[in-house]
Amino acid sequence: MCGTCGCGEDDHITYRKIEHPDDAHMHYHTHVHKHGDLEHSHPHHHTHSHHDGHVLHDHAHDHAHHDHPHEHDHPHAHPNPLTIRIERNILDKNLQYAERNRGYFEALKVTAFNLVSSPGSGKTTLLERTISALKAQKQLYVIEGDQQTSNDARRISQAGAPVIQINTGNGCHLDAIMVNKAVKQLDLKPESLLFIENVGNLVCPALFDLGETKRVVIISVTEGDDKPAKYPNMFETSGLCIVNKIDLLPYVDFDIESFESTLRKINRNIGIIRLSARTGEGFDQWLEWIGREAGK
Ligand SMILES: Nc1nc2c(ncn2[C@@H]2O[C@H](COP(=O)(O)OP(=O)(O)OP(=O)(O)O)[C@@H](O)[C@H]2O)c(=O)[nH]1
Ligand SMILES: [Zn+2]
Ligand SMILES: [Zn+2]
Ligand SMILES: [Zn+2]
Ligand SMILES: [Zn+2]
Repeated sequence: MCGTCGCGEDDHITYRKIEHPDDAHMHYHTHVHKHGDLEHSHPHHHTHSHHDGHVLHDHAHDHAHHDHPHEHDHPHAHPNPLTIRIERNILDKNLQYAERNRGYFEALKVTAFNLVSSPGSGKTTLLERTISALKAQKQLYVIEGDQQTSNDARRISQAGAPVIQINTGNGCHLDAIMVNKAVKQLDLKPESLLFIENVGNLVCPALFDLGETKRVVIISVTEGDDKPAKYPNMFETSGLCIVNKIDLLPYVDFDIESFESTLRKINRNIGIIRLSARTGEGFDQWLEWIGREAGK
Protein backbone atom coordinates (compact mmCIF):
# COMPACT_ATOMS: atom_id res chain seq x y z
CA MET A 1 0.00 0.00 0.00
CA CYS A 2 2.49 2.57 1.11
CA GLY A 3 5.13 3.24 -1.51
CA THR A 4 6.56 6.00 0.64
CA CYS A 5 7.87 3.87 3.44
CA GLY A 6 7.59 0.45 1.85
CA CYS A 7 5.21 -0.74 4.52
CA GLY A 8 2.30 -3.10 4.03
CA GLU A 9 2.57 -4.46 0.51
CA ASP A 10 -0.53 -6.59 0.79
CA ASP A 11 -2.99 -4.53 2.74
CA HIS A 12 -6.38 -5.69 3.76
CA ILE A 13 -8.33 -2.58 4.58
CA THR A 14 -11.71 -2.77 6.27
CA TYR A 15 -14.34 -0.14 6.93
CA ARG A 16 -16.67 -0.82 9.79
CA LYS A 17 -19.65 1.17 10.86
CA ILE A 18 -20.06 0.53 14.55
CA GLU A 19 -23.66 1.49 15.23
CA HIS A 20 -25.28 -1.05 12.93
CA PRO A 21 -23.77 -4.45 13.57
CA ASP A 22 -25.95 -6.19 11.01
CA ASP A 23 -24.76 -9.31 9.29
CA ALA A 24 -24.63 -8.49 5.61
CA HIS A 25 -21.78 -6.49 4.25
CA MET A 26 -20.05 -5.73 1.01
CA HIS A 27 -16.76 -7.23 0.10
CA TYR A 28 -14.81 -4.99 -2.17
CA HIS A 29 -11.53 -5.66 -3.89
CA THR A 30 -9.54 -3.30 -6.02
CA HIS A 31 -6.31 -4.16 -7.74
CA VAL A 32 -4.28 -1.37 -9.18
CA HIS A 33 -1.55 -2.42 -11.54
CA LYS A 34 1.12 -0.49 -13.26
CA HIS A 35 2.24 -1.25 -16.78
CA GLY A 36 4.97 1.21 -17.53
CA ASP A 37 3.20 4.53 -17.25
CA LEU A 38 -0.28 3.04 -17.44
CA GLU A 39 -2.33 2.22 -14.44
CA HIS A 40 -5.54 0.24 -14.39
CA SER A 41 -7.67 -1.33 -11.77
CA HIS A 42 -9.98 -4.32 -11.51
CA PRO A 43 -12.63 -3.75 -8.89
CA HIS A 44 -15.11 -6.41 -7.92
CA HIS A 45 -17.43 -6.78 -5.00
CA HIS A 46 -19.86 -9.18 -3.48
CA THR A 47 -22.02 -9.28 -0.42
CA HIS A 48 -21.59 -11.84 2.31
CA SER A 49 -22.09 -12.31 6.00
CA HIS A 50 -19.98 -11.87 9.07
CA HIS A 51 -20.76 -11.78 12.77
CA ASP A 52 -18.94 -8.58 13.47
CA GLY A 53 -20.87 -6.09 11.39
CA HIS A 54 -18.45 -5.17 8.61
CA VAL A 55 -19.87 -2.66 6.20
CA LEU A 56 -17.25 -2.50 3.57
CA HIS A 57 -14.16 -4.54 2.98
CA ASP A 58 -11.48 -3.20 0.74
CA HIS A 59 -8.47 -5.07 -0.48
CA ALA A 60 -6.19 -2.78 -2.39
CA HIS A 61 -2.94 -3.32 -4.26
CA ASP A 62 -1.08 -0.25 -5.27
CA HIS A 63 2.02 -2.13 -6.20
CA ALA A 64 3.09 -3.99 -9.27
CA HIS A 65 3.82 -7.13 -7.29
CA HIS A 66 2.27 -10.54 -7.55
CA ASP A 67 3.68 -12.79 -4.92
CA HIS A 68 0.28 -13.82 -3.62
CA PRO A 69 -2.40 -15.79 -5.40
CA HIS A 70 -5.22 -13.92 -7.00
CA GLU A 71 -7.23 -14.24 -10.12
CA HIS A 72 -6.78 -12.22 -13.24
CA ASP A 73 -8.09 -13.04 -16.66
CA HIS A 74 -5.43 -11.19 -18.59
CA PRO A 75 -1.68 -11.47 -18.69
CA HIS A 76 0.44 -8.92 -16.91
CA ALA A 77 3.87 -7.84 -17.94
CA HIS A 78 5.00 -5.91 -14.90
CA PRO A 79 8.24 -4.07 -15.48
CA ASN A 80 10.49 -3.60 -12.53
CA PRO A 81 8.89 -0.39 -11.29
CA LEU A 82 10.90 2.60 -10.27
CA THR A 83 10.00 3.04 -6.64
CA ILE A 84 10.14 6.77 -6.98
CA ARG A 85 7.59 6.80 -9.80
CA ILE A 86 5.14 4.73 -7.76
CA GLU A 87 5.63 7.04 -4.82
CA ARG A 88 4.83 10.01 -7.02
CA ASN A 89 1.75 8.30 -8.42
CA ILE A 90 0.49 7.38 -4.96
CA LEU A 91 1.01 10.88 -3.64
CA ASP A 92 -0.51 12.51 -6.74
CA LYS A 93 -3.55 10.30 -6.54
CA ASN A 94 -3.82 11.03 -2.83
CA LEU A 95 -3.74 14.75 -3.51
CA GLN A 96 -6.54 14.46 -6.08
CA TYR A 97 -8.76 12.77 -3.52
CA ALA A 98 -7.70 15.22 -0.81
CA GLU A 99 -8.89 18.08 -3.01
CA ARG A 100 -12.16 16.25 -3.64
CA ASN A 101 -12.65 15.76 0.09
CA ARG A 102 -11.82 19.39 0.77
CA GLY A 103 -14.35 20.56 -1.82
CA TYR A 104 -16.98 18.30 -0.29
CA PHE A 105 -16.28 19.61 3.22
CA GLU A 106 -16.36 23.22 2.03
CA ALA A 107 -19.64 22.73 0.19
CA LEU A 108 -21.22 21.34 3.37
CA LYS A 109 -19.40 23.83 5.63
CA VAL A 110 -17.97 20.85 7.50
CA THR A 111 -14.82 21.53 9.53
CA ALA A 112 -12.51 18.52 9.44
CA PHE A 113 -9.57 17.84 11.75
CA ASN A 114 -6.85 15.28 11.11
CA LEU A 115 -5.45 14.13 14.46
CA VAL A 116 -1.93 12.76 14.18
CA SER A 117 0.46 11.50 16.85
CA SER A 118 2.51 8.58 18.10
CA PRO A 119 0.51 5.62 19.38
CA GLY A 120 -1.02 6.21 22.79
CA SER A 121 -0.66 10.00 23.03
CA GLY A 122 -4.34 10.24 24.00
CA LYS A 123 -6.18 10.96 20.73
CA THR A 124 -9.21 8.81 21.54
CA THR A 125 -9.39 10.05 25.13
CA LEU A 126 -9.29 13.63 23.81
CA LEU A 127 -12.09 12.82 21.37
CA GLU A 128 -14.26 11.15 24.02
CA ARG A 129 -14.09 14.26 26.17
CA THR A 130 -14.59 16.57 23.16
CA ILE A 131 -17.72 14.67 22.14
CA SER A 132 -19.15 14.87 25.66
CA ALA A 133 -18.47 18.60 25.76
CA LEU A 134 -19.83 19.51 22.32
CA LYS A 135 -22.44 16.99 21.28
CA ALA A 136 -25.37 18.97 22.70
CA GLN A 137 -24.58 21.95 20.47
CA LYS A 138 -22.84 20.48 17.40
CA GLN A 139 -23.15 17.41 15.22
CA LEU A 140 -19.83 15.56 15.44
CA TYR A 141 -18.53 12.63 13.40
CA VAL A 142 -15.41 10.53 13.81
CA ILE A 143 -13.31 8.44 11.46
CA GLU A 144 -11.00 6.10 13.36
CA GLY A 145 -7.83 4.75 11.79
CA ASP A 146 -5.96 1.83 13.34
CA GLN A 147 -4.14 -1.14 11.85
CA GLN A 148 -6.44 -3.56 13.69
CA THR A 149 -9.40 -3.64 16.11
CA SER A 150 -12.53 -1.54 16.54
CA ASN A 151 -11.65 -0.62 20.13
CA ASP A 152 -11.41 3.09 19.46
CA ALA A 153 -14.60 3.21 17.40
CA ARG A 154 -16.47 1.49 20.21
CA ARG A 155 -15.22 4.10 22.66
CA ILE A 156 -16.31 6.89 20.30
CA SER A 157 -19.69 5.31 19.71
CA GLN A 158 -20.22 5.08 23.46
CA ALA A 159 -19.29 8.73 23.80
CA GLY A 160 -22.14 9.48 21.40
CA ALA A 161 -20.86 10.23 17.90
CA PRO A 162 -21.37 8.36 14.62
CA VAL A 163 -18.10 6.66 13.75
CA ILE A 164 -16.45 4.61 11.03
CA GLN A 165 -13.51 2.41 11.93
CA ILE A 166 -10.95 2.00 9.18
CA ASN A 167 -8.52 -0.87 9.73
CA THR A 168 -5.51 -0.34 7.52
CA GLY A 169 -4.04 -3.83 7.92
CA ASN A 170 -0.32 -3.33 7.39
CA GLY A 171 -0.73 0.31 6.39
CA CYS A 172 0.72 2.89 8.75
CA HIS A 173 -1.43 5.90 7.83
CA LEU A 174 -4.81 6.92 6.46
CA ASP A 175 -4.99 8.28 2.94
CA ALA A 176 -7.51 10.55 1.25
CA ILE A 177 -9.11 7.68 -0.66
CA MET A 178 -9.95 5.82 2.54
CA VAL A 179 -11.37 9.01 4.04
CA ASN A 180 -13.41 9.61 0.88
CA LYS A 181 -15.05 6.19 1.24
CA ALA A 182 -15.63 6.54 4.96
CA VAL A 183 -17.15 10.01 4.59
CA LYS A 184 -19.69 8.69 2.10
CA GLN A 185 -20.90 6.20 4.68
CA LEU A 186 -21.15 8.84 7.39
CA ASP A 187 -23.47 11.03 5.31
CA LEU A 188 -22.35 14.28 7.00
CA LYS A 189 -24.84 16.95 7.99
CA PRO A 190 -24.03 20.54 6.99
CA GLU A 191 -21.99 22.65 9.43
CA SER A 192 -20.88 19.63 11.41
CA LEU A 193 -17.44 18.74 12.78
CA LEU A 194 -15.45 15.76 11.55
CA PHE A 195 -12.55 14.37 13.56
CA ILE A 196 -10.26 11.94 11.79
CA GLU A 197 -8.04 9.98 14.18
CA ASN A 198 -5.08 8.90 12.10
CA VAL A 199 -3.04 5.74 12.67
CA GLY A 200 -0.58 6.31 15.52
CA ASN A 201 2.66 7.11 13.70
CA LEU A 202 4.68 10.34 13.62
CA VAL A 203 6.17 9.73 10.17
CA CYS A 204 4.00 8.58 7.26
CA PRO A 205 0.72 10.40 8.02
CA ALA A 206 2.61 13.68 7.48
CA LEU A 207 2.84 12.89 3.75
CA PHE A 208 -0.85 12.25 3.21
CA ASP A 209 -3.17 15.22 2.99
CA LEU A 210 -6.67 13.95 3.77
CA GLY A 211 -8.43 17.14 2.70
CA GLU A 212 -8.72 18.26 6.30
CA THR A 213 -9.33 21.85 7.36
CA LYS A 214 -6.55 21.63 9.94
CA ARG A 215 -4.06 19.07 11.07
CA VAL A 216 -3.65 18.70 14.82
CA VAL A 217 -0.57 16.98 16.21
CA ILE A 218 -0.81 15.56 19.71
CA ILE A 219 2.22 14.87 21.83
CA SER A 220 2.08 13.55 25.36
CA VAL A 221 4.62 14.49 27.99
CA THR A 222 5.67 10.86 28.41
CA GLU A 223 7.14 10.77 24.90
CA GLY A 224 10.13 13.07 25.41
CA ASP A 225 10.51 16.74 24.52
CA ASP A 226 12.72 16.16 21.47
CA LYS A 227 9.99 14.92 19.11
CA PRO A 228 9.69 18.07 16.95
CA ALA A 229 13.40 17.94 16.19
CA LYS A 230 13.29 14.23 15.37
CA TYR A 231 10.06 14.25 13.35
CA PRO A 232 9.85 17.76 11.91
CA ASN A 233 7.48 17.01 9.01
CA MET A 234 4.58 16.26 11.28
CA PHE A 235 5.08 19.46 13.27
CA GLU A 236 5.69 21.61 10.18
CA THR A 237 2.42 20.59 8.57
CA SER A 238 0.17 20.97 11.62
CA GLY A 239 -1.83 24.05 12.57
CA LEU A 240 -2.09 23.13 16.24
CA CYS A 241 -0.01 21.13 18.68
CA ILE A 242 -1.71 19.71 21.75
CA VAL A 243 0.62 18.84 24.60
CA ASN A 244 -1.38 16.17 26.39
CA LYS A 245 -1.08 14.42 29.77
CA ILE A 246 0.15 17.53 31.56
CA ASP A 247 -1.19 15.94 34.74
CA LEU A 248 1.93 13.75 34.51
CA LEU A 249 4.44 16.62 34.20
CA PRO A 250 5.64 16.33 37.83
CA TYR A 251 6.62 12.71 37.22
CA VAL A 252 8.50 12.96 33.92
CA ASP A 253 11.51 14.92 32.69
CA PHE A 254 9.64 16.61 29.85
CA ASP A 255 10.90 20.20 29.64
CA ILE A 256 7.83 21.96 28.32
CA GLU A 257 9.54 25.33 27.76
CA SER A 258 12.32 23.73 25.76
CA PHE A 259 9.76 21.67 23.84
CA GLU A 260 7.80 24.76 22.86
CA SER A 261 10.84 26.73 21.81
CA THR A 262 12.06 23.87 19.59
CA LEU A 263 8.60 23.56 18.15
CA ARG A 264 8.40 27.27 17.34
CA LYS A 265 11.72 27.06 15.49
CA ILE A 266 10.24 24.38 13.27
CA ASN A 267 6.85 26.01 12.83
CA ARG A 268 6.51 29.53 14.11
CA ASN A 269 2.80 29.79 13.31
CA ILE A 270 1.67 26.67 15.13
CA GLY A 271 -0.80 27.05 17.98
CA ILE A 272 0.10 25.27 21.22
CA ILE A 273 -2.35 24.09 23.85
CA ARG A 274 -1.29 22.31 27.02
CA LEU A 275 -3.98 20.07 28.38
CA SER A 276 -4.93 16.89 30.13
CA ALA A 277 -7.54 14.79 28.42
CA ARG A 278 -7.84 12.93 31.72
CA THR A 279 -8.45 15.80 34.17
CA GLY A 280 -9.85 18.29 31.67
CA GLU A 281 -7.25 20.95 32.53
CA GLY A 282 -6.72 23.24 29.52
CA PHE A 283 -9.74 21.82 27.75
CA ASP A 284 -11.52 25.16 27.43
CA GLN A 285 -8.73 26.44 25.19
CA TRP A 286 -9.13 23.43 22.91
CA LEU A 287 -12.88 23.93 22.67
CA GLU A 288 -12.37 27.63 21.92
CA TRP A 289 -9.84 26.77 19.21
CA ILE A 290 -12.34 24.34 17.62
CA GLY A 291 -15.01 27.04 17.79
CA ARG A 292 -12.76 29.55 16.01
CA GLU A 293 -11.85 27.07 13.27
CA ALA A 294 -15.49 26.10 12.75
CA GLY A 295 -16.50 29.76 12.60
CA LYS A 296 -14.05 30.68 9.82
N1 LIG B 1 -2.41 10.53 32.76
C1 LIG B 1 -3.03 10.71 31.58
N2 LIG B 1 -3.30 9.64 30.81
C2 LIG B 1 -3.93 9.86 29.64
C3 LIG B 1 -4.31 11.15 29.19
N3 LIG B 1 -4.90 11.03 27.97
C4 LIG B 1 -4.88 9.72 27.67
N4 LIG B 1 -4.31 9.00 28.68
C5 LIG B 1 -4.10 7.55 28.74
O1 LIG B 1 -3.17 7.19 27.73
C6 LIG B 1 -3.49 5.90 27.20
C7 LIG B 1 -3.67 6.00 25.68
O2 LIG B 1 -4.79 6.84 25.41
P1 LIG B 1 -5.61 6.75 24.06
O3 LIG B 1 -6.61 7.84 24.10
O4 LIG B 1 -6.09 5.37 23.82
O5 LIG B 1 -4.44 7.09 23.00
P2 LIG B 1 -4.51 7.09 21.42
O6 LIG B 1 -3.62 8.17 20.95
O7 LIG B 1 -5.92 7.14 20.96
O8 LIG B 1 -3.88 5.66 21.10
P3 LIG B 1 -3.80 4.89 19.67
O9 LIG B 1 -5.13 5.04 19.01
O10 LIG B 1 -3.48 3.49 20.07
O11 LIG B 1 -2.66 5.55 18.92
C8 LIG B 1 -4.76 5.47 27.91
O12 LIG B 1 -4.40 4.62 28.97
C9 LIG B 1 -5.35 6.77 28.42
O13 LIG B 1 -6.14 6.61 29.57
C10 LIG B 1 -4.01 12.26 30.05
O14 LIG B 1 -4.28 13.43 29.74
N5 LIG B 1 -3.37 11.97 31.21
ZN1 LIG C 1 2.93 3.83 5.05
ZN1 LIG D 1 5.30 3.86 7.29
ZN1 LIG E 1 -3.42 -7.88 -8.56
ZN1 LIG F 1 -6.91 5.91 19.56
